[in-house]
Amino acid sequence: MATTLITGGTVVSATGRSLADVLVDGETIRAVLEPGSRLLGTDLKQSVDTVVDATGKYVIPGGIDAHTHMQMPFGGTEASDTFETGTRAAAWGGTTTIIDFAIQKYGERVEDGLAAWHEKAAGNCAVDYGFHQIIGDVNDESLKAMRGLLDEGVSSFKLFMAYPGVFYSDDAQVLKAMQVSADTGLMTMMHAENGPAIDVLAQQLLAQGKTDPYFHGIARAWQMEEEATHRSIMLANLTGAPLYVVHVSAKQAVAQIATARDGGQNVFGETCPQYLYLSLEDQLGAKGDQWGEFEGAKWVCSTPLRSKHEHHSDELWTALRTNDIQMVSTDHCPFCMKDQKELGLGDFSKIPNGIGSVEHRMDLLFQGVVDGHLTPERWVEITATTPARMFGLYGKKGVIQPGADADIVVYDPKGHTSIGLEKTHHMNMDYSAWEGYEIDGHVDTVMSRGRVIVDADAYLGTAGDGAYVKRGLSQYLL
Ligand code: DUC
Ligand code: ZN
Ligand code: ZN
Repeated sequence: MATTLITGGTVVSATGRSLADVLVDGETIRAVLEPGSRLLGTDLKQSVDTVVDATGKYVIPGGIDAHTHMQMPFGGTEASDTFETGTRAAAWGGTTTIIDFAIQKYGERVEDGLAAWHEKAAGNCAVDYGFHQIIGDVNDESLKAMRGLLDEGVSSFKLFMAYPGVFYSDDAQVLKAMQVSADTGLMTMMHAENGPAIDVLAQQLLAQGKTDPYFHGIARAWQMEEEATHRSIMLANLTGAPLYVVHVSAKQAVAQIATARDGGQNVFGETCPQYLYLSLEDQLGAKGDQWGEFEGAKWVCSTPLRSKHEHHSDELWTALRTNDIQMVSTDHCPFCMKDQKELGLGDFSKIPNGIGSVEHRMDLLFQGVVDGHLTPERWVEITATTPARMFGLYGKKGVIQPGADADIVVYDPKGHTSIGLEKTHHMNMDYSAWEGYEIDGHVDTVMSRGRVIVDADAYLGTAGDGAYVKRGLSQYLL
């Protein structure tokens, strides 16, 4: 098996940082050593197959993006990244594991939904991948099938309080699924927005001629998010289910989660880069490209971007620092403007919901370190270590320690990354939601299970390098 020594760098973990060399043997980390250490009398630099010089750089566990939707059928079309293109883009950005969502559609068996997602991903991925299970039809059969998920390495399922007629679960269904969650330890992941009320607001806005993308965010008002977050917390409280609220964007929803946690409840929150950096006002008005007023469709996602005048982003950065919110995923769900987003020309409710960010999460969050919102340790914690602990991957992933998979990123804190379609863009989209963002850092080298797949701005991997990872129960269960 090939051996690699990553030498001279600062190993950053969730709990500290130190100068150390990392010895990789085959697919795993063999040792974390004092810089320049000899092992059994040999100079490691001379005896390993490859030396990676990380002098002046951070050596961190590969990122884990616990919320992606590769080739997801949605909004009358399909998310534009395949497992191949999306995981390759992830690798470019220092993410070495994704957890995607297998879908049980209405009327379908859970087992068949999961099998279909295995078929899409197998042999195509650049990095390792796991699955959560979307339960789009809570009924006696699916409730029974959920009890078999853990054997398949799926330790979490997602319900939607939004999207009536698509993935929506009513309160009775949420209650029943949460009872299974409490019983089995499967993590309940919740899309917390009041879908039926949002749909009424959307139809009223459209009837008033308010059809532009901006009104997507008006219809999906923060009250819709706060209310559903509160309701899901109450149902979790009643049933004893562990609850993970996905893509939190409203500061009022953060407050609901914080209150529940302060009360001792096992509730967690995830936010995404778009809610930390972008605002509803970004969707207003033409920015000079061919799409005019419709350009705002680029940032239509749910939960929506929030008004900058209400300071949601500030609260989210604070919540990340204080652990009221525990981690950052992308909700990567890319659609091109041409033929996809444009399905909603003249009717914002028909714009496929989603933003593509899987490539940029590590960089965008590192900018949070540069800007003084986070320490380097917290950056590692919210992008790799907590995702691993939350979703049953820790030890194998999310940490640099002997025995762990050698998923390692050498990150240059003095490097630079210019984000944009013509610059760094490997996602299968015809625009970048992050056009023009400048990052004071750079992903130099990415190693996935011991193999260097990105180095010096070159991709060295192949489709099929990534394998399915079976996950265990969350470490945060009581
Ligand atoms: N939100 C999105 O923006 N896209 C996919 C599904 C979702 O809940
Ligand atoms: Zn969602
Ligand atoms: Zn999602």
